Amino acid sequence: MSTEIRVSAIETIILDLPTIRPHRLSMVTMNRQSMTIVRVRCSDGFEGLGEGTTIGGLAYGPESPEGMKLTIDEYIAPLLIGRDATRIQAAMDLVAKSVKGNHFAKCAVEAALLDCHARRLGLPMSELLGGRRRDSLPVAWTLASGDTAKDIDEAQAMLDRRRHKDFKLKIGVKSIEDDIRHVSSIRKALPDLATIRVDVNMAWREREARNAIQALADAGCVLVEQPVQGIAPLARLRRTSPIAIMADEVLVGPESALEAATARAADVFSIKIEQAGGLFAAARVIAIAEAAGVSVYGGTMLEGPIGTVAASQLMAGVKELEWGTEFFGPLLLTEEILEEPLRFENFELQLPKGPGLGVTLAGEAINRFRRDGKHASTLRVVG
Ligand code: MUC
Ligand code: MG
Repeated sequence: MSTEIRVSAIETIILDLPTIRPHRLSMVTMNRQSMTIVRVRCSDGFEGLGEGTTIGGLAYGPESPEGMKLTIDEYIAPLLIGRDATRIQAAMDLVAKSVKGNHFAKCAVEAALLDCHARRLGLPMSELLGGRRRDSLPVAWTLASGDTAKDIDEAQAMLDRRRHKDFKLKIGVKSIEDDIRHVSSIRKALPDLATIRVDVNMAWREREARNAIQALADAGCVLVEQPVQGIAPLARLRRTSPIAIMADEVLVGPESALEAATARAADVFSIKIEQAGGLFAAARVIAIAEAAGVSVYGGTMLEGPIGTVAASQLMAGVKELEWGTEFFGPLLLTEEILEEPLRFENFELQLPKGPGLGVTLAGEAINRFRRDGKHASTLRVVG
């Protein structure tokens, strides 16, 4: 590839979109989702998009939408403008030298560079990440309305539409007894086709978690995600757990994945491209999981369509995807921001086949939801 092709501009905008209902996690209840959209423009006219999104401001992860924008505008963009746009790993090495941490912001920029380069090459982004093994991904849905009856209705509607059959229940806000009742009622109300998993988001202490996990198993739950904080407690729980343990929050890149795999802390790793520090870092987390005999699951930070498709381009190449993904983030939003909506059908997300991410932002929707109120007619991608 010619070294004449340079990064010429990097723009960021924050979009605020309402959610279809309050989404209740153990640390925060979300009523809207904010995403930092990155657009990279290159000297050959090609452009690419990335997304930095977290949950509930700073309630879940260490970066906020505003912080990501500042990091990219003030620190990352100046490093990359004028650099070779075709050498993405080298570009991100340069960023890593001067910018510590900031995994979410780095992921958004790396995804935009990959989208741009893949468009230039006329290939789906997955082809720069090892190639596809599949064109669609199973997608679980999260039940998190905070109300058992509402959750049952919601799950039943998803099953009727054949949109989702695997359900992740967010627990950890109420008492363990209430949570177990909630899980048990939902399990009993749904047909066998449905699977029930839970995510505690680290809300339990180890001692209470041990009994709770047994009760979850008795209630028909098949997997518990990050019941407690830390790799060592997770590993101790896993040793006696009758159901699968999934690691999420403890996985913040390849080094932590190696530590978790060595400690045998989990049966399943939730792969989140942002938490890992980007698509290449997430690919290394996947490699560590595979080498250790740990299953791989496509996790989400409830990204909108850009981040969701970026993660999908990576997960399309994973060999075994026994637990599927939870790439439903765009469905939690009331508004469509793509020109052509993503297709969720037959319990799966159909991956776009076009070059790069294979999706285009709808200019009108962007104008409506951008926080700064500016006109965004230029946020369109060629190629
Ligand atoms: C998490 O902890 O996994 C994923 C689905 C959802 O509802 O919340 C996220 C975060
Ligand atoms: Mg989780």
